[in-house]
Amino acid sequence: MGHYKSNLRDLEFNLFEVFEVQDHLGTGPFEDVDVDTAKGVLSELSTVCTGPLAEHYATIDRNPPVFHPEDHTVTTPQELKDAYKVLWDGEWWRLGLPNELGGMGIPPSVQWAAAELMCGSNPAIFMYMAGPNFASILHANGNEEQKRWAQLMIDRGWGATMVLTEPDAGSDVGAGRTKAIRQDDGTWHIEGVKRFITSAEQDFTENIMHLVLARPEGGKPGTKGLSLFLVPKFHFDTETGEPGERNGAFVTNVEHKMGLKASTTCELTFGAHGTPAVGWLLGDVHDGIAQMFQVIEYARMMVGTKAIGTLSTGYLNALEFAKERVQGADLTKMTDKTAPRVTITHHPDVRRSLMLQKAYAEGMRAVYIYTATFQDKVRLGGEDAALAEKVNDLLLPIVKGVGSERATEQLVQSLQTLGGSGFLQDYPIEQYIRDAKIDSLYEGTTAIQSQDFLFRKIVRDNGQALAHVAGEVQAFIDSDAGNGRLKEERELLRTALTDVQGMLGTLTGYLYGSTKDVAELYKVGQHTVRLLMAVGDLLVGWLLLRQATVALAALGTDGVSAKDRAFYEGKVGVATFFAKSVLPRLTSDKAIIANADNELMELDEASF
Ligand code: ST9
Ligand code: FAD
Repeated sequence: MGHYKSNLRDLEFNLFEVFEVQDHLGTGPFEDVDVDTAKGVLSELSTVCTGPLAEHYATIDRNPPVFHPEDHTVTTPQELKDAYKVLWDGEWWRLGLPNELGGMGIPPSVQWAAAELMCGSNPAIFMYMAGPNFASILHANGNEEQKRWAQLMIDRGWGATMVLTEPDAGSDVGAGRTKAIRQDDGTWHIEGVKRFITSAEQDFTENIMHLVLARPEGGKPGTKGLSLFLVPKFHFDTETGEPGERNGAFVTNVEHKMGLKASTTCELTFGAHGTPAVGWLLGDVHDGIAQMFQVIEYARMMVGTKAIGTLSTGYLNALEFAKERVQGADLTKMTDKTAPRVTITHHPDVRRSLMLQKAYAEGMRAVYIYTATFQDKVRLGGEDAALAEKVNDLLLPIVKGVGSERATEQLVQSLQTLGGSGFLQDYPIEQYIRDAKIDSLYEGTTAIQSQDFLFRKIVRDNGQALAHVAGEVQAFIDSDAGNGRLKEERELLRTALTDVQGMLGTLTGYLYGSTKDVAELYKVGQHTVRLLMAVGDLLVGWLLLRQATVALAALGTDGVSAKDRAFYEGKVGVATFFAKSVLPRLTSDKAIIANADNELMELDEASF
């Protein structure tokens, strides 16, 4: 058995028992898919992900790709190529494609469940598979010729990258200095150095299409002056896709990293090695940042799902260990030195920690699938689509920001469950921690997610999307969900909702106060991450309770198998635990925000 433990039962529970995505299978863009097809995809993929895809997860971490500066190439180990072949030859990349590009008509909710399996099993390999997905961005935004290139990228299995970051432009993408110089033939020459570019070099696809943000000469400052250029590694025959001359985009370094070592993170230099780096303006329009955000939105969802998938396998590994590890006596027999030794699952503190890991793994899974159901609605079109798009936008920073932060925090607890053994490379958890830490950093750090959440997704939206989600939470609180069993928990949820609304009220108060005293903005800036995490907890608490009501209803029916009974009782147990032991903390977060001052900002840097 490989390291990866999938949770197919919980994925199916979310999709088909809680969110009931079967209601829109067989319709519109999903007309060729029914429940059996969707379940079949997930179960086949789960076998691939627990088997051959997971097999070399540790090997490619210990023997990462090697960079050859003399010719700007990278050699990847055979095990990495083998794992990539598992996904590529299985055509799993088709899951993410629109129908017109050869997609399978699978709704995003099921696609993201599939992505969790691949990212949990071998995240670096999944990330090398960006080619077809990024081709769909070319297809959606490109001119007629570029649309054909998109199809060539897919047919010929090219890699692809998203190229934003520079040494002095990380969070602040608009500070980028890479420039684009227009040529008489309508192409552009790109000049500059980008860094930290994922998959910018490898040795197993015939070409790589770089999607590059650069500033046309004389362009405006900031992000609005950036345009998006298509810069292939090799020039190619535009009819057949056959690669030709080398283009002037060369990898000049590959980073040595804490984790996710099998994924190449490259410095990419344009136009400095005697060959011009020729680029084509995407769609013949200068709208680079908006176009790139179509890629970023996908990638932020992917990063959150990856983090949550890793947390889930971390928790399941910890649980398996805890059920077998015998250590100490039951606490009630602590004075009896001859008392029988028990497995560590008998110790209250181990149970507390395991239950918190379960709560965040399963609760955040519910959050990303809930988010994806709005992507389903966008794809289905109709009058709900505009609101669904806004709600999806609102929830993305929660999936990405909260998913990655909770995964980092709780994976450390998964390791703790194993005691000293967790620190060893005999178990996968130390690698999970190293591989998942990046998720709170790239695709916009947590601070950036939290500002996006408050300023863009709530304030600029006039709270419309938020009101929709809060309305759903409120309706659940006011219902008789759980047939009397969850009354106390619904009251705790009511308090949590009131607390979050209080935090928002206070923060928007500071924000409006900043029109008179600009320093009030600092109070907001100190607490946007606190707000993001609090809303994450509110959603986890709500969705776990929604799951518990479904579980209670199922438990009330005849013929529930012993395995299902344990599953459903676990759903009730984890929802109750989270409501009682995590949600009450939001009251103190509200108080902290209400008491905000700017002493922190006034303290001299020398005193830090
Ligand atoms: C990176 C890559 O880190 C990490 C690895 C990725 C690997 C990908 C691999 C994928 C694998 C795929 C496999 C597929 C397999 C398929 C199988 C599937 C089952 N939403 O606020 P303003 C836009 S990459 C939308 O003034 P500033 C908007 O156009 C590096 N759009 O910003 C806006 O104009 P307007 C990632 C947004 O102050 C304009 O920007 N780096 C949003 O100028 C200006 O907005 C980062 O993420 C949004 N949320 O700039 C950078 N926000 O307002 C992080 C902005 O008119 N930094 N726009 O609409 C930020 O995000 C900054 O906040 C900033 C600030 C750059 C936006
Ligand atoms: P900085 O922006 O310098 O941030 C440093 C710290 O300051 C952070 O804690 C941040 O939260 C905080 N901070 C900065 N600005 C603010 C602010 N305004 N308000 C509050 N806090 C702030 N980039 C690509 O373009 N393509 C890729 O494929 C890609 N892949 C990557 C892969 C890896 C392994 C890594 C490490 C990075 C990758 N990146 C990629 C770059 C990544 O997106 C950036 O590292 C990230 O956006 C943060 O930028 P930075 O590292 O420059 O940190």
